[in-house]
Amino acid sequence: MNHPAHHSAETLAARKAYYERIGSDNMTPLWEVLGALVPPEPRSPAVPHHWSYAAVRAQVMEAGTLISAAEAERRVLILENPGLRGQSCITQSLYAGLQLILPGEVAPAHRHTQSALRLVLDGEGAYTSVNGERVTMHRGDFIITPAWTWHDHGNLGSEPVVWLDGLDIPLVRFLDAGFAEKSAAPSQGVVRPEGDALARYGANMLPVDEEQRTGEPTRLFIYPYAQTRAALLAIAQGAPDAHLGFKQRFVNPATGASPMPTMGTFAQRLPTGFTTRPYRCTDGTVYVCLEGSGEAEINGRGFGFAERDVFVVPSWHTFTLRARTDSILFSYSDRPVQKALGLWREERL
Ligand code: GTQ
Repeated sequence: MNHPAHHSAETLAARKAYYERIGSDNMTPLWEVLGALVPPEPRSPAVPHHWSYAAVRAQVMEAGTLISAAEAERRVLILENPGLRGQSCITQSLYAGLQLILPGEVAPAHRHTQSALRLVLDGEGAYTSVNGERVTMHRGDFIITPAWTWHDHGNLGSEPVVWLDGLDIPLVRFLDAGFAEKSAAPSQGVVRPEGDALARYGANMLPVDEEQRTGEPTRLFIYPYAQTRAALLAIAQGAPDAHLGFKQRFVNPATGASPMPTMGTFAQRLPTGFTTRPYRCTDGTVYVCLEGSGEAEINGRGFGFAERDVFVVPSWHTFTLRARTDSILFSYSDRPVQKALGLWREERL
């Protein structure tokens, strides 16, 4: 409470008895919780954390000896924020997991209202299929499963493949708006050749008669790392932004909006030796190091990162990023939701 008051034992006892009486009518006094309900600034229960891929890889692979992709439906180790254990969350609104698919396996077709992104971390030869179009997954590729699109995954190659799954599961759960269904057939029939969506929507052209409304899911669902990387290297001339380095946001090319309505996605390059100025924003953000190595300092705590590592910066935590070697980071957050609701804030320190 703002004004610590000294009350007699009788007053406090009378209040406590009153709280108990109104409690049996499912009521509770606001004045006991107002400061926590309407805090002066965000106080996330999420904490900064870092997962070293090298350190957890063997445990991800071990899951492959214990359960098949078909039985698991999705063989994934969820990355749980240490401040939110048991809630399947990496931030209050976002989910992250490491999905493993072994040669010859199929993760069967289903669809759900949750949007998903995949960021390919390890191994070659897997594909994901979105509404009947397959895309071969290469390291660093950013692939989208828009809400309510059928999707299955498979591995036609000879090595295990691991990718990061990013989903809006906690947000959709919060809104009680989740639906899902399983397909009768494990794999979808292929109805378009591979590369169709990239050619139709990802070549600075759109089908002549097609219009998309803002907020409609993107039809472009593959952002190849080769393109992202080439673009980041080509624009990395002149001075990087002091707080962000060379940072780009992914867009649905038909609308200019975020490719998913619930998750914003970003890629940034930090040249060797570059350190960002302290920065904070209200969208808790999941970072994945695709290339290079460095350190993140988040609310005074240091975390080293290397290729394929994941780390999370909770809402309104001040952080800096330092590239020990030339680095490319992918990141995602709930920024489009916060912007749509007029809630998003950032501070450049
Ligand atoms: O690949 O469809 O990590 O439905 C969690 C839920 C992955 C998927 C996850 C899912 C998926």
